[in-house]
Order: sequence, then C-alpha cells, then structure tokens
Amino acid sequence: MAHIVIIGAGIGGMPMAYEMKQLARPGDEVTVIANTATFHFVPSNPWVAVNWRKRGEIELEIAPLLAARKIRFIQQAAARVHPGRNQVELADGSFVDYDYLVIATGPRLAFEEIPGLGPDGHTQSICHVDHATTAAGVWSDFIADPGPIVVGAVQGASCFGPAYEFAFIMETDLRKRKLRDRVPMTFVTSEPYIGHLGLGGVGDSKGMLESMFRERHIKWICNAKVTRVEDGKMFVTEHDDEGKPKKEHELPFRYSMMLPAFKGVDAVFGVEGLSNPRGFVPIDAYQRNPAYPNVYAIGVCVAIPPVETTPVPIGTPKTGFMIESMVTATAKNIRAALDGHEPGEKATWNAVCLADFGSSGAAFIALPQIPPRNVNWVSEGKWVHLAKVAFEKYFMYKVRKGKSEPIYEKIVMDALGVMKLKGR
Ligand code: FAD
Ligand code: DCQ
Repeated sequence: MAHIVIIGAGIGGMPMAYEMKQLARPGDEVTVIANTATFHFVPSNPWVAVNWRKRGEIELEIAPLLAARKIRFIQQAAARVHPGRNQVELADGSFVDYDYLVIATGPRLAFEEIPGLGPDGHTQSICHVDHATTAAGVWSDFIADPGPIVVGAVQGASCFGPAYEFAFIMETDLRKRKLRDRVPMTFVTSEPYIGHLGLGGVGDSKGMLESMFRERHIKWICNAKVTRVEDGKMFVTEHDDEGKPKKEHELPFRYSMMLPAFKGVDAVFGVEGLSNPRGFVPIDAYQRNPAYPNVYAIGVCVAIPPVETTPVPIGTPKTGFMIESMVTATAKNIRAALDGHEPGEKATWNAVCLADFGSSGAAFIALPQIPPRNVNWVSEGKWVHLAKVAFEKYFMYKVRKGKSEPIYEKIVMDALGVMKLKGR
C-alpha cells in the first residue's frame, strides 16, 4: 500500500487531498502537511482588506475536515523536501516518508527584492489573509484621513488580476463613502500595457481596463520597475519598449498595495533537479517533476514560462481553474501509477477567471493561454460581481463538504467549452 503526501492546504491542496482520497485504493494513506491550521479562500482577500469580509468568513479549520475523510493531517511547515530519499523534513526536525508527493505550497512572496516593499516595509499586501487583515486596519485609518493611493504590481510579478481588482474595489469603497474626490489614484504596473495580465491580453482587456481607469480617474504607469519604497513615497522607473529607462517617478502616497514577485517556497528552493532558479517546480505534461517522477506539483508553485517577452520581465498567472485542472490530472495520474500504468491525464492550462471590481467585474476565458487563441473572451458587468460572490460561497461549501468537482460544475464548464483535461 502506498503513502501519498500533499504539502499545502490551499486552493490546490485541499481539493487535491479530497480527490486523491477518493481515487486512492482502500489501503492507501493520504497525508496533508500544512503550516497553518486553516484553509483560506485567497481570492476573497481583497474584500477582507477593505472590511467587506471578515477573515472568519473565508477560513475553515482544516483538521476536522480531513479527519472526517480519514486523511491524516500534520500541522507543521515542511522545512525541506529530500526527493532522493523520498522524505519530507518537518520544521520540528522529524521526517515523513512518502511514495508519492504532491507539492501545493503556493508562492513565497518576494518582498525582499525591493527595499521598503511589503507589510514589513511601507506597502500593504493582499496575498495572504494575515496581510489582508493588517491591510484592513490600515484602510480604516486611511479612511479617517485619506490621501493619494498607489496600487499595482512590481517587476517579476505574475498575478495581476488582484491588483486591478483591488484598485477598483478601493475606488468603489471610496465612492460609497463620498471620499473619492480626496484620493488621487495611480496604478503602477510592470505589464507592457494595461490589461496585459501576464497573458498577452484577453479579448480587448486593454481597451476595457483602460476605459474603466479613465472613467474612474485612475492614472497609470506601465513598464514600471519599483526601485525602492520609503514611508509615503514610491520610486518608480518607467521603461520604453526596448526595456531602457525612460522616466523617473517619485510617487507620494498615503496608502499603497503592490503585488510582489513570487518565488518557490524555501522547502524546495535550491533542491537540485526539483526546482528552477526561482524555486518553482518544473513539471512534465502529467504534473510530474522530470527529475523525480514520483513528485508532482500543482498550483502557483509550478514553473510556467512567460507567455511572451516583455520590456520589463513578468510572469504568467496561475488561476483557479487551471489549478483545479492540475489537481484532477494529478489525482488520476497517481492512481494510474498505483495501478502500474503510465499516466494519461494532462491538465489544460486555460485561464478562466472572475475578477471583481466592487460593484461590477470582468470574466475572462483564454484558451489556450498563449495567443493566438481559440477562445479569447472578456466581458464586464454587474453579473460578474454576483458570480464571484456565488463562486466564493460555492468553493467554501465544496471545501467544507469535502466534495471534489460535482457534476453540475462539469456541465457549466463543458457548456463553456473549457475542458479541464485535454482530449475529453
Ligand atoms: P495557496 O492557496 O496559497 O496554498 C498554499 C498552501 O501551502 C497554504 O495552505 C500555505 O499555508 C501552505 N504552505 C506554504 N508553504 C508551506 C510549507 N513549507 N509547509 C507546509 N505548508 C506550506 N485565481 C483565480 O482563479 N481567481 C481569482 O479571483 C484569484 N484571486 C486571487 C487573489 C489574490 C490576492 C491572489 C494572491 C491570487 C488569486 N488567484 C486567483 C490566483 C490563485 O488562484 C491563488 O493564488 C491560489 O491561492 C493559489 O493556490 P495554491 O494552492 O497554489 O496556493
Ligand atoms: O477555483 C477558482 C477560483 O478560485 C481560486 C476562482 O476565483 C474566484 C475562479 O474565478 C475558479 C475555478 C475560478 C473560475 C470560476 C469560473 C466560473 C465561470 C462561470 C461562468 C458562468 C458563465 C455563464
């Protein structure tokens, strides 16, 4: 009988544990190692940061959920993966043996790459619920004494959607409070143009988001590198199309949230063959690490090349639908390996996403990720805001009930022509 170990209990890790348990043979053991007691629905962090959600509403205790499904839970950080000896070293110095390992650790937030960036410096973050909770307190103070906002994503970032979401969400909150007139807003991004999203744009995301920025009086700077942040001031170098410095900006702010670049977590960083120079885990078409084929990776910790070269380097986003597709493929491929078969399931790296803008939102489908595409669609409207709230409730329900993808989700997705698994 086999021991399947999953590191991480987030958007990828929890569904992975459920799907794996369901697909494993009766005697196989499934174990989750996570450094937190709670699961968080990360896409709702922007709402936490403006006090539209309390953190308790988007978090669930992991231990009882896993215990109810006979999945073992070790609440500790994985300190190091030793793929040569099929072991995970835990923070307390003990070791866990595995036959199959699934790495689902999400990003390490690389604030240290820019002096003054991040919650230990002078900008807020929404990437982790702890940060969003801190940001919510700072937002309350800001509301009492507003001033300029700088929001966006730094060089090397890959996750741009939440930066746009948060700009529009703050803007909506300020308008509701009749404070918008006191808050000049600037969007600073390493993308070559507004709406690139790390995807080379989706539909006319450039036109749509530029237009929304214009309508809401949000200025923008593209091809931007943030060189340093001081208390209340961001130093930004704007680059030309060749990637040469074009203009220096000193942007005063009273509130700032910037998406950092992501790296892989320390537990895999520098492990020969297991991770690339940024600490991301390379995988083959079947989610397996080429050097250690009994090690699989899913979610943000996976190495994916940029969609195209840009003047200021940026990465490609890994969104929820793609992650769920990786989960399903991995569970099926591990089951095939258990049965002594070759893997057969490939995830489809489609970007399907709901982005919330406070009272409206934008839905996009990019299929495949790299243009030109068969489906290249973006649509804006109030329905997306409502759909995102519904999706949050649905995902929380799914994690609470231990469900892997139910049939009606598949019907909706099939109807959209977005297949999670290739060739199905
Ligand atoms: P995570 O959900 O971050 O989970 C990682 C887990 O691993 C966590 O439980 C963490 O505690 C644990 N962990 C980390 N290191 C260790 C260790 N050493 N040992 C043990 N455990 C460890 N995508 C969408 O499709 N739609 C959206 O609307 C959307 N919004 C987003 C908003 C924000 C603010 C961000 C940052 C991302 C958003 N994404 C969205 C992208 C993506 O869906 C999320 O980043 C998602 O959380 C990634 O899932 P994951 O499982 O890879 O990582
Ligand atoms: O897992 C998802 C996730 O959480 C990480 C999101 O964040 C909110 C998502 O947006 C997934 C899968 C998504 C995509 C959800 C797409 C729903 C599409 C419904 C479209 C209905 C059209 C009629």
